Amino acid sequence: MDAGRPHKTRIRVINPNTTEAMTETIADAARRVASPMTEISAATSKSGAASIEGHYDEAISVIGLIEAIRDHPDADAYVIACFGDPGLLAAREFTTAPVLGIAEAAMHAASFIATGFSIVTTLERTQIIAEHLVRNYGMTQHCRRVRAVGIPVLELEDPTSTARSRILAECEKAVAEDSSGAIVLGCAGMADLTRYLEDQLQIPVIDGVAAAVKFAEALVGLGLRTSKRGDLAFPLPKTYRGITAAYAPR
Ligand code: 2AL
Repeated sequence: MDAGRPHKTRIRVINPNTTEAMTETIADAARRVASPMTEISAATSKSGAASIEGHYDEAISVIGLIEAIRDHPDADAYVIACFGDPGLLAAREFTTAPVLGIAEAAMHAASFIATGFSIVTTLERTQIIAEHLVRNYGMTQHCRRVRAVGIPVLELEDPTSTARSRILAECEKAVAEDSSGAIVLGCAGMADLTRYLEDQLQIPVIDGVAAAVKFAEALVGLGLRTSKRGDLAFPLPKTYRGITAAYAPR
């Protein structure tokens, strides 16, 4: 065992929405790829929206996300398991452990194995948010198109839904029309579809939960921590008022 790391690598995978069933899908995807020397702890946010499908849902979700990090400060790395990567930079300010967002992780993974990828996400509004992320992450050279299937996030948890075949149909369009070599799944609730879609499409399909867990293992293995120089330094101590008082940096 590595003398510098006498314990298993502890990765805390946080579902920033409040739907437990989705956390189970996420935890299964994380554990499927985690090394035997990694311990995955999966958390459901204690506050916020049942699903995150817009800027407002995202903004409100950040308090629950920070709480899930604050209450488990001894994780070696954190994964934000929502494709909007809500609160990613805030979380990186809050801790020295590496924090991975599934959208950023999935896009980087895709860029390693294909010169162009398509993102297939849930609703038109999350498509637009994913387009912002593509630009923010410097991925415009790699992302050929972001597509929406028109399925609300929570429908992915409904076993009677036809979501699976509609997502496959959109991925088939991406392969035919975008000249993409890989598909990035644009929602954590799609994490259980990777193998099915790969079998059907015969191209790589990337779930960001799995990608983020493997990148987190790599960063921890390299002994890398979030930089505290510049804008990711700890938040400055000051008074916060109202319902945010308990989150005031000390
Ligand atoms: C998501 C996701 O991954 N979880 C959630 O609640 N909303 N993202 C999305 N693009 O639909």
